[in-house]
Amino acid sequence: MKVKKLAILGSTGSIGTQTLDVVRRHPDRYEVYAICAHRSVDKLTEQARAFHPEVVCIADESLYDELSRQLSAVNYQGKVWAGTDAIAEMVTMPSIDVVVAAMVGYAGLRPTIEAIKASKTIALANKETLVVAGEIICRLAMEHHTPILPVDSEHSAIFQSLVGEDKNEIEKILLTASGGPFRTFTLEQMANVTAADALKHPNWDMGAKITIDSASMMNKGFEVIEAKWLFGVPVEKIQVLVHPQSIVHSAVQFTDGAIKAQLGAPDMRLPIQYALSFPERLAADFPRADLFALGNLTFEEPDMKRFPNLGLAYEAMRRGGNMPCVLNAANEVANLAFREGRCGFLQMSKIISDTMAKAPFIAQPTYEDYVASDAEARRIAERMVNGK
Ligand code: MN3
Repeated sequence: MKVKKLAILGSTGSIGTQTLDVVRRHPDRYEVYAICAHRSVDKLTEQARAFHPEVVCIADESLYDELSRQLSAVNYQGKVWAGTDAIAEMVTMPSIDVVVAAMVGYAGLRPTIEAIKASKTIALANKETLVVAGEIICRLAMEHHTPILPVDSEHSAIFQSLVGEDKNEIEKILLTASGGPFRTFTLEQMANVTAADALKHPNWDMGAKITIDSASMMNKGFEVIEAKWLFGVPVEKIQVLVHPQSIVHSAVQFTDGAIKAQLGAPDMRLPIQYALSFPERLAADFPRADLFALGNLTFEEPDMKRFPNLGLAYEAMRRGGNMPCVLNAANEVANLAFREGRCGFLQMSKIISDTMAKAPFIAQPTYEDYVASDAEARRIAERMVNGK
């Protein structure tokens, strides 16, 4: 059996550390070849010491000296790189089989594009990549015969439900959502919530940015867009269901009315491992869903009035072109502003919808157009955060 060599982008984040946990469980199958983080020097050093990768890379170039110093202190012998150009080069290294794309936000776009062009198998956790530039990503993946395997739990569930169904038409995708910590809140209650309240997610343990996106349901909006690109299904055929228990991870309805779903305890290591081992399933002692203990699984329609971000995501897809890119950029600005206490919870949606109204529309954007749209949308959204 050939050992798969992994490059993990965002190795110190929530998905990155859980990927390393999966690797630790199957040393006969996976090897960490390269790791990369944005700014977490201490954690990167610790990971380099434990996994002996060939390359350690830090996105923030100003931390290169500090990283080098810490790595030599633990006797690390491999390459030390820094900066976004280095990451883009790293993912194309000939030894690498799989690139785990788990960086946060727009930053994941360029390295993912480079990895696709180099025909590396992509285990995709960075949904913003598909939100921003799904059309380019899918075209490049076709051209370079690059498999993209979803790591996001819902999309992994859809992917698992589709195994053996290649020739069968999808009637509908049923995309489940936990509803987040404010599922039952009134608009008045939501107006006063803080970042600390939003960071208490009921079922999933995730990074800060995505936890806020879950609370505002922007995460689910992004996942609708992600599903459209991954499975080639128009957004009108993607139905969001609020399912507070997070046991049914998503489902597919076929044209004969049959619904296939994947269920399990909420644990990201399962979809991560499946993306690495597909089409095989590897034995693992991850927690099991106890259906007797659960008793009931419930489903509700999402409330677009209290969670307007979901509607904004559908609107961005209907308008197409650079609008999903604008949506993402405005959300990254609003999300950070909320976490830093610079804007209220409900204000985030207002900033995003106003940015979508003001940003110039481009029907058929090139990669350069996406870069320009992202920058312009960030400027507009930033002005709105500051009340201008
Ligand atoms: Mn998800």
